Amino acid sequence: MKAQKLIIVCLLILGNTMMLKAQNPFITHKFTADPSARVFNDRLYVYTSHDEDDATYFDMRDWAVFSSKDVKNWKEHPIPFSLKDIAWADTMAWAPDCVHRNGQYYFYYPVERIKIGVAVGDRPEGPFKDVLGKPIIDFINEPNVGPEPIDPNIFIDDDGQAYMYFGCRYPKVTRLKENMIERSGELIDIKILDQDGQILEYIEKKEGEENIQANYGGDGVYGEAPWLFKRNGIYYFTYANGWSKDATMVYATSDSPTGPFTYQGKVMQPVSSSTSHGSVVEFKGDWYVFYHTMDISGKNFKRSICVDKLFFDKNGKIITVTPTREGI
Ligand code: FUB
Repeated sequence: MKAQKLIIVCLLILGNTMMLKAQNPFITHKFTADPSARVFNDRLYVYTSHDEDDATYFDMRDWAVFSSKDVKNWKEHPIPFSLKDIAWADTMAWAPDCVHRNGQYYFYYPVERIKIGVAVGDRPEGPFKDVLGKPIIDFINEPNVGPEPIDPNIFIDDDGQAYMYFGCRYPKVTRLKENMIERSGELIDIKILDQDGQILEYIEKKEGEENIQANYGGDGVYGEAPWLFKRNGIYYFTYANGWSKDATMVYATSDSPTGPFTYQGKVMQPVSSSTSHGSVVEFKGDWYVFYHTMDISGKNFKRSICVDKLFFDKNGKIITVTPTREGI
């Protein structure tokens, strides 16, 4: 009996120790993708899309949120928002983001590959409620938003102006009003330049042609997954640069949140999933990059979120991260 108790105690201690040691992917009981990491009230929150266990396409139905105070131990919160909560959309609950303002939490989400909505909650973990009852971005009514307005990312500058970045292949940004649920001003095309000042942009394939760019990756051409952060007065724009096995998360910088941005290089080395959708965040004095891989499933529609530390050199350049299995 005593020996049994000892074994149980040893197993519990071992279990706890293993929980403390975060490994990549760090969420493994369900498939999660497109992590947007945010710090609220001294706690790190990660908002993700949720790949279904039986997925054969990016046909996701709800979102997920996890939080941690040490980037090692993670708590899963109840489902914060789902397609069932939206009257005007039925499919494709894709990459979300969440920000805090005016005592409320604003949850931005793309649906149906052509629309973006915003929902509001009192707490960082939700639940969120669709307050507009319609999209804030809708390709059907406004083709100028680009053919695939997905992946919303919100940045609030030091002067209080909020921006929403979004888009697949065509990066766009719009200002948001103080209420965070309405747009203001013009829609702006984000320009990314190479080091010689030449525009790097996606070129659509012509009839019967292979799209070399879409399959290339590895350079500064924008693919999807915009993420804007500011460090020491520099605006860093990170994004996924394509869909090939060499494609990864890269970045460009600017002295303005609306660009033009100058391409700087890789945030991280390529990972197993087709595009590298991720986010960068500072938490308790350290910087982290969140991303997803398909290492567990071997399937692109069943991804899992990962985190590694991120470092800058003395000139503010990102030191390219080599993804680890050890995690934090
Ligand atoms: O998760 C669905 C889509 O896959 C996202 O919107 C893209 O960024 C890619 O990660």
